[in-house]
Amino acid sequence: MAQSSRPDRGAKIWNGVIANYRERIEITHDIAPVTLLEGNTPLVPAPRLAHWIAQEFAPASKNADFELFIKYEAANPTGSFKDRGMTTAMTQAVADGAKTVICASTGNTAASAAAYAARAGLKCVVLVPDGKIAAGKLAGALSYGAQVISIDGNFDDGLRMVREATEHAPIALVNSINPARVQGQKTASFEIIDVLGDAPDWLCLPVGNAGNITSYWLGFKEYHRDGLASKLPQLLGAQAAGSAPIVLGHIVKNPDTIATAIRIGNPARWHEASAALDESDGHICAVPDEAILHMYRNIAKIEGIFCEPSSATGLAGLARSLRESMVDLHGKRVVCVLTGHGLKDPDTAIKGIAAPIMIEANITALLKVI
Ligand code: AN7
Repeated sequence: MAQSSRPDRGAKIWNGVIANYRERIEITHDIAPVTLLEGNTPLVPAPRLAHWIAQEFAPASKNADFELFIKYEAANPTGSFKDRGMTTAMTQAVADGAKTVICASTGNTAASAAAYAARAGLKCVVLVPDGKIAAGKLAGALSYGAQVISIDGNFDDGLRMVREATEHAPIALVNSINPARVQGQKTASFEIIDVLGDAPDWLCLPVGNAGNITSYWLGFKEYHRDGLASKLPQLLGAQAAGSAPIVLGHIVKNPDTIATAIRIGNPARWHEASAALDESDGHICAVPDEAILHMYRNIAKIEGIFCEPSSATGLAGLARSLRESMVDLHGKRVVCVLTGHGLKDPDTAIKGIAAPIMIEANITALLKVI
């Protein structure tokens, strides 16, 4: 017989990161949040991938028996972690009376800003490097109705231009140099601790403009300060080898990598990222494109988790650090952030992989090939 009341299945109603962490988010709270109910992303255990990394990169090592979780930020509304910071930046922009927002972007920020601006009824202008933005990101930014401007330059040029634009016109800048962005993005650390009950030993992620590593570190420190975590994680950052200013210690004038999301030669939060790496006793390394692609393919094949190449850079960095004995992961709990969805970049996904085989439309032909 049907029950008259719904059984409690333990599910909590989720109203987005501002509603859930309101008291910890330093923005103006006197208007309703501009939200697409971002956040609350899966923290997926990945034992098969951890085992493969140990076998492939450190077969003889005793330091490779670690526990791995994937923070799957691709599950956000526009397919990347950027939505966490965009709900806060856009809410603050509306509270400040802005009518137009602007950003430079390698793609994901553009799509996210466009979506949240649409939600808020604001005009959105995005500057992207010509030809160096993945198809799914361009599709998003255009579909959400942003004015998309392709520049004959890279992300660093675009960021310089939008910074200058906001000095000449009443436009709100929603790049991660905007402090409201960090306030939203730090909630990913809260979610990890809320699920695991404590901070992990290592937090591993790709680094581009360095807003995310700055935000994670802030979030972990806040929970730790308030007694909600007994420890702080060590941070492991990874940059693409052709675009590795923090690793090299100097600006890269012409950054180049297949991981276009992190094709950034002069990170805006460079200083904060270095401080976070130091304070956490962390490590940052550079990973060549082939190693990024190798990890990208294997995450999908081994765990059924599809991320974009830039996102795989974090795990590729972890694997490399393990191989070079830069980290000891023996008995450690590692969380790796997969920052954006694999479907963002269908061209890279399809290139270099076996194409579907073509058969006649009958059972004999099918049985012959399977
Ligand atoms: C999938 O969208 O900078 O170190 O303009 O899209 O916080 O910059 C994207 C960055 C990692 C690096 N993974 O994060 C942009 C942009 C993905 C990204 C990063 C980005 P940050």
